[in-house]
Amino acid sequence: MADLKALADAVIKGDQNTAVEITKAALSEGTAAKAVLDEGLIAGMDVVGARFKKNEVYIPEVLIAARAMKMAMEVLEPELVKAGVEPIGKLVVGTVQGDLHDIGKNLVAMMLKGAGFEVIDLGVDVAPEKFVAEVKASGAQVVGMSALLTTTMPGMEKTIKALQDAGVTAKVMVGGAPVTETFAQKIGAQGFAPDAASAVDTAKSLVA
Ligand code: B1M
Repeated sequence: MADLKALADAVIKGDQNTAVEITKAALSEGTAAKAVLDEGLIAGMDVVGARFKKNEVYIPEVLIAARAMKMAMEVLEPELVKAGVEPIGKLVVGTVQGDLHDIGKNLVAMMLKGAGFEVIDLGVDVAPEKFVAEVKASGAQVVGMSALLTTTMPGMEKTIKALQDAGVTAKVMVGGAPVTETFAQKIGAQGFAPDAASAVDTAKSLVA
């Protein structure tokens, strides 16, 4: 019987070869794809997220863990589709217009995927109209915006206004180094997260 605890450990250590091997072994033994995802991959990323929050691990460890998870997900994804396993929610994420910083946004997207969300990543320099169009097309429940420059933070408010004007009811969460909870409330965002691990908690609360 494949050891899903060992799979979680492989993700935590960022050991992509072991993560892929155990995933393949589990599937060939007939372990349900959902169990491999929940008890192996997501369980591992949950630990990484909690350690990141407590400053017990740093960005490189998170990126390495996320890469191991991504490699294993490539094996697992077709089986999840076959089994009809639904993501726990759908988000559109992007860095706001005029802003090219994407390291933090990418980390947030990886942690969200690691937690079982479907993430549509629009990249950087995303205009309000693009957020609106993609949310409408995808039916995402949450829009996640990142900004690293004080000069691009107003792009978040503009995007919220554009979403409202277009009648889009998706919830909005924001983050990025200069963004605060007070700012998030002021512009009408429903969620704020100071880091990638907290972004998962915020996204879960917004789709609950
Ligand atoms: Co720029 N840059 N940069 N930069 N850059 C900063 C942000 C700056 C603070 C540096 C400084 O002056 N000390 C400063 C901003 C000042 C300000 O506005 N207050 C600055 C500036 C001024 C600029 C330029 C204007 C410089 C110039 O050209 N004169 C220029 C702007 C370009 C543009 O965007 N139009 C510029 C360019 C660049 C590079 C291209 C060289 C590069 C970006 C490369 C890339 O991202 N692909 C870059 C970098 C790397 C930085 C610093 C050094 C690092 C940013 C980073 O990646 N941090 C940064 C200084 C610093 O922070 N030490 C700086 C690591 C990352 C993991 O953290 O993004 O905060 P962060 O993400 C965190 C959280 O904030 C949160 O979770 C993440 C993980 O925990 N989070 C979210 C992020 N998004 C979230 C979304 C959420 C929830 C949480 O929900 C959706």
